Amino acid sequence: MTFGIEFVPGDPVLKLAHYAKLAEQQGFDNVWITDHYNNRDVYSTLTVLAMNTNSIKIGSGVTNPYTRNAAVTASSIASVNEISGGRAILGIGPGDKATFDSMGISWDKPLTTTRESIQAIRGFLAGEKVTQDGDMVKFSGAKMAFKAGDVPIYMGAQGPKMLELAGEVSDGVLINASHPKDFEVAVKQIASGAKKAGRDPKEVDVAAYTCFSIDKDAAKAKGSAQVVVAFIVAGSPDMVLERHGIDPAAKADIGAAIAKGDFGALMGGMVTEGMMDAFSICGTPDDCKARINDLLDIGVTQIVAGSPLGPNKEKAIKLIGKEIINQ
Ligand code: F42
Repeated sequence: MTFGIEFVPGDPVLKLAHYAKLAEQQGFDNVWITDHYNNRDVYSTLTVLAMNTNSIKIGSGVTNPYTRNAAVTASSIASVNEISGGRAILGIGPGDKATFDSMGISWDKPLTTTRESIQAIRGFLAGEKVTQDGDMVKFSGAKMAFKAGDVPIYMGAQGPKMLELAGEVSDGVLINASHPKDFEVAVKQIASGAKKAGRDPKEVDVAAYTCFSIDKDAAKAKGSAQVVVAFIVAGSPDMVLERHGIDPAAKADIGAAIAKGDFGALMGGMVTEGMMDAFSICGTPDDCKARINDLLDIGVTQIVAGSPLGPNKEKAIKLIGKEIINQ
């Protein structure tokens, strides 16, 4: 198993560099930085992390093929790879529809666009002259003018077809989920894609990109994760809610409370125990370890601790290091 940590560059980059260094010291293997236009730029952030760490791998978690052309993405991640001495990973997914709507970008054929972009990016990273006439991605003889080195490509995916594609073409999948029930389904879909492409499913690193909250006091850990879980419920497909026995009608109520900024209602019972269990790894170190072990049994190979981490980020990173990674 490897351990990763996710940061949203909503915080100043130097603060994230401090957390990333701390994570490296605690034995984390990977740090992943999210990509949304309204936060700090992902590649600037990765560059600063590269300059402030020595061994931890650093990845985009995840960029998308709509706001940046595949050749630009290849150049950006290859630059980070050079700066970091070969520690870069490219995480790419179809992107976040809500942010695209506000940017005036239409989310046409997200799966096809992701597939064709990865194909082109692999060509650029391998130093090839890329000529491609896809449905969504086209190049005519474009080529990087510098050597990229070896950069693994991970995909952000949840849907059945995206997971199959990840099994076919990626080195790893970052799956926004926390519960064994979701991974039971996902691992099969990834394996089916891998087999279709003649690959061993074990070649694909299966990462649980989770809402994670740890504290010696379980109630405090839960209190920090409730709002994050509310956002996850509000954005989950009905099929996923039903898989966890959650009435999809609750989604509208939670969405309305979020829109009103009524966090009192969210914390006061609207976010149920069942929702917390379905959509977070949360509680004391022992609680978190128990859930991690369940996920590993099902085929997860990387745990990525995502927001909020805990009531205090620094303490949470140290607690994960001491009680889970180095136990
Ligand atoms: N998105 C961001 O914008 N920024 C981030 O930092 C970010 C991080 C992140 C981390 C982990 C993770 O799992 C996801 C993350 N995302 C982030 C979201 C990510 O970019 C994707 O939006 C999300 O993972 C995609 O969700 P999905 O796997 O459910 O895929 C969508 C597109 C979907 O509908 N998939 C369907 C499926 O079954 O998998 C397939 C849809 C399909 O086949 N479409 C056809 C096609 O060609 O695209 C077209 C069909 C038609 O009718 O036109």
